Order: sequence, then structure tokens, then C-alpha cells
Amino acid sequence: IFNSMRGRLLYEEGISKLGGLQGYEDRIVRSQRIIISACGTSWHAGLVGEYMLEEYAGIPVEVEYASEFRYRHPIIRPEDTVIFISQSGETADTLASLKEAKKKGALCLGVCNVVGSSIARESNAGVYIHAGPEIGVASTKAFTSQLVVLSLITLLLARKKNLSLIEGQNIIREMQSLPEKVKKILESNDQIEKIADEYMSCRNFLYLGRGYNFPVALEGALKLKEISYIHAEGYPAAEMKHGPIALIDENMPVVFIATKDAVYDKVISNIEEVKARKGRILAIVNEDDDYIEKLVDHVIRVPKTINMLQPILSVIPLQLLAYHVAVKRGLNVDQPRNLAKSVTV
Ligand code: F1P
Repeated sequence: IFNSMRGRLLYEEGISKLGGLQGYEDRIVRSQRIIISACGTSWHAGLVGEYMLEEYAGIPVEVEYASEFRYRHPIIRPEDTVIFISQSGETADTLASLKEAKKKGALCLGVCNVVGSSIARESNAGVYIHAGPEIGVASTKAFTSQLVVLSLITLLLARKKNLSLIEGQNIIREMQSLPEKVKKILESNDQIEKIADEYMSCRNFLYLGRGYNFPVALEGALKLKEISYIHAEGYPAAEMKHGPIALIDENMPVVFIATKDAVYDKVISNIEEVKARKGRILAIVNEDDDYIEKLVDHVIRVPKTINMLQPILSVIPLQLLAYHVAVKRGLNVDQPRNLAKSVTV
């Protein structure tokens, strides 16, 4: 009994971090669909959100680039909930798409970092991610914090639908173990720096992942582009066959996010396809993975967690890789050329 009480408290403590949604939970659960609108890194977080909300909360989700959503005359109904994700809370396209959805009567929720920002103020309700100030232009800790908040929103809704208390508690426990696991990844910093030496002169990269790791591939590629000015493409690993495979040769590094999840075996076949074409492969794998190491040029290990939370861990080595490559190329990682902290026009 004690354990179950503690578990319940643990669960409620996790969900209580979402105070900004109080009073709106039932309305969100009744939504016919959830739309997520965002730009850049925040859009990638939204994609992970889509995967977890559909898997656990059973509500159909669409993820929209705010810059398209605001202009394309989308169908938005009063029964929809639209979540706007923005680190700065000031991104012009995201703010404009929020105003559009509000006009059409949808419930508008903000997931922002900057307290009191425009998107936070315009939303009907929302959650601050409280990641602290992002010093550099490129979003890093905001991404992982957005994923944590989206996981909590997923849990809140899933619990109101059909997730068992035990399963909910297990997910919260896993979330609580994340800080220790992140620390372990940071211990690989020196190893990642050495790997960066080998790849810093490459001109093109391909990042591939499936399932929850597909948005991580997109985000890894974006970080490299933003701060290292190296061309990088993120793709769902299986889509490789529909075009990008033509690019693969010994000069084309391919970064696989290949943690042990439901699609692990499929990712291994994709790795084999790249290997057969002499691609150079760097793989992000779980600590206990001794198989992929034999197939690829380099591995970086991350601790295992449940599939929906794995992106929070898998993205960190990719952020570090982009950072080290940029520093080695003599670039200013905090102020990349042409980029603005908040894109307000
Ligand atoms: C969106 C974003 C960031 C990116 C850069 C430009 O910002 O695309 O993801 O790293 O800073 O803006 P936001 O809406 O999340 O503030």
C-alpha cells in the first residue's frame, strides 16, 4: 500500500508541473485532434510530441510548420487544440499562426521558455519549460526541455484516457532517472571531440533515424548546419532508398541514431545498406549494444530509456558533435552567421 501511495504521489508530482493547464485538461482530452505549430528546433520537438501523443493519448496529431500554417488557410475547428512551441515565445510565424487559430475558436496552448513572451501571453493556457536562458542562438537545452514538457502533457492526457497508474508511474520514474543518464552522456565529451576531428572537413552529412529517433535525425542535422555551416540532411532512415542513397560513398558520413527500440532491426538493415555502398558511419547506440559497433566506423553510447524518452538522450551527442566540429572550424558557436535568436519578421 505504501508503495502504491508513493507511486501515486510521484505521479501526481510529475503532472503537477503542468499547473498552467489546470482547468483545461478535460477540454484537451475531448479534442478531435491536436495540431502542433512551431519553427526550427521547436518543430522537431513537436514531431516527437506527435509520436508520443498518438501512441499514449490516442488523439490524432498533426505537426505544422508555423510559416506554412499561417498562410495556407488550414481547417481549424473549435474542437481542436493547437499547441504552439517556441523557445523565445516571439517567433513571428508561430505567433501569427496562434492568432489565426485563436480567431477560429481552437484552444491555443503555448509551450514557451521565455516567461511573459508574446506567445505565452496570447495563448489560452500553457506551460513554461523553464530551461533557463539559451545563451547561444541555436536551441539546445530548450529542445530537451520541450520534450520533457511534451512527455508530461502526454502522460496527463493518457492518464485521463486509459493509461494505467502503474504504467504512468513507470514513465515518471524513467523521467526522474534522466538527469543521471544525461551526466553519463556528458562523460563522452572527450570521445565526441576526437570523433569531431575525423569528420570536421566533410562537406555533406546524412542523419538517419526511424520512429522516435527520426526527429532526432532532423535535429542533429539542423544543429550541424546552424553552427558548423556544413550541409546536412536529416531523413527517416527508410526514406533513404527513395533518393538520398544515390549520394552515399566513402566521402559521405552517415550518422545513424540506432538505439534499441521497436524499429532497431529495421535500422540495422539500413546501416547494412549504407555499409554496402562504402558510406562512413557514425552510430548513436545504447550502452549494451555490441552488434552495431562491428558494422560501423564509430559509435557513441547513450543509456537506454523507454522509447518515448530516448530522443532526450540521443540528441545530446549530436549537439556535442555539432559544437566540436564548429569550434574546430574556428566558428563562433554562440553567434552563428545569418541567424537570429528570435525570428520576429
Ligand atoms: C525557432 C528557431 C530555433 C533556431 C533559431 C531560430 O525559435 O528556428 O529553433 O535554433 O534560434 O529560431 P523558437 O520559436 O523556438 O524561439
